[in-house]
Amino acid sequence: MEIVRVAGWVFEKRDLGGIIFILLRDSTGIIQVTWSRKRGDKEIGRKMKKLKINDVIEVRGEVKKEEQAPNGVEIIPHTLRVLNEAEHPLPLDPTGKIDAGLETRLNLRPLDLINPKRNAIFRIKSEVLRLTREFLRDRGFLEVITPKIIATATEGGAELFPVPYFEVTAFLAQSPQLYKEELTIPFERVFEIGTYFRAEPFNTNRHLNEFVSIDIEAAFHTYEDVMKVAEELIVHVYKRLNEGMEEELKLLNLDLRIPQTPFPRVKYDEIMEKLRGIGVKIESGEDIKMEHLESLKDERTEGYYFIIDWPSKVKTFYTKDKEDREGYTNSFDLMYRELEIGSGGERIHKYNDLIKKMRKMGLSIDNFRHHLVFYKCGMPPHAGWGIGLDRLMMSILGFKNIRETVLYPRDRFRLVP
Ligand code: AMO
Repeated sequence: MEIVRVAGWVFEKRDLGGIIFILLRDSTGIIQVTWSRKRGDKEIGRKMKKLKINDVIEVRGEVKKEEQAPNGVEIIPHTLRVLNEAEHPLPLDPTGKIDAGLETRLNLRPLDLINPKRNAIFRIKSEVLRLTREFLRDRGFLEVITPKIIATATEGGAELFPVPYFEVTAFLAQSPQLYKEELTIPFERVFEIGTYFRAEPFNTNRHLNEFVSIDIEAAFHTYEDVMKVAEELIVHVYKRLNEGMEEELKLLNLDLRIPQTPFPRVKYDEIMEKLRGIGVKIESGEDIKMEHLESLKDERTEGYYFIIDWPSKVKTFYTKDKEDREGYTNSFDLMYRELEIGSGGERIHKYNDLIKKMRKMGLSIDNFRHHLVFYKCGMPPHAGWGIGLDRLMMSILGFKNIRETVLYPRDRFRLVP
């Protein structure tokens, strides 16, 4: 006879009078606890009768084979202790049998995450993080952590959150851009997985005010080289999820098809031409909007693909211009259907070129002097990208709303919990 001790939460209770079944949940799964009047201790029976969903209990007992139980075994309790009681009814049904709207679910997130399907999303996300680290380290990238309280904008001034910082005003970082570029001097290849903040006031299904980005930067890489790193990373993640996360994927009814490489590279100009061809009024030099891409019928844009060679006007100051085409850059957006999940490119690495570009864009050279000094101290040619982790999860799991892939999303109207 094997005696075990398990502690966990009441997931379900079935009281048939002479026999009581409890499904006990812990982080590894669910096990049935069975008490019967015939053989069971009366006191345990009384306790079991009173149990409610999510009461925290500890059971000691013997394990028996039982074909009808969820995983083929059940525990016959010898002792049962109630470690904490839960209120009844709970504000959210953790089994998911009674449906609740997204707002309610997010307000009660830990209860929502008991639901096996929702739980699976974050197990997969954790695995995506592990696989990303594994892949990038194997490629010679060093993991770094850069400051999140900063003094200047990197991705355009309008989206910064100010924070009082003693005598001055500082800002929350929008990206690790300048640091990761500088760190190519000592390390050549770096990556960071960090949380960033953007004060974008609009409330959409793909924007949050706090999001996680996977960033890389690599010396002596072209934009084509770093696009390869991105597509190989995505293929690695898909392959390994299929091998290690079958159960979670099954819960979410997902059959992951490994994307084919190379991902299509579609030129910005070509997309513009196509859009004009279907009657979209859009000027060269404008950003391409999601709505535009939705109406584009092109088999190359049905999965992951890159939109390459963007005009300088819509890209940030550090992006390198094409040598053979004025006004255009060696840059890309990584797309999944109409959703942008990443962007990157080659960077300017020569001091004079960078100053010229910054002046042209009306940026203050003085604000960036701590950064600019390195362009005179051996800045190598380099390239990199940032991929939004939460958006990457949307593409893998097929969610239309970014909030489904973030534990506690922060948006225009959501600051708690
Ligand atoms: P970019 O501004 O395009 O590039 O951001 C990179 C990726 O980060 C994600 N992202 C967001 N996700 C959710 N909510 C937001 N508000 C949000 N903003 C951005 C997107 C986006 O594609 N420094 C460059 C990257 C580089 O060139 O290396 C940058 O920040 O998935």
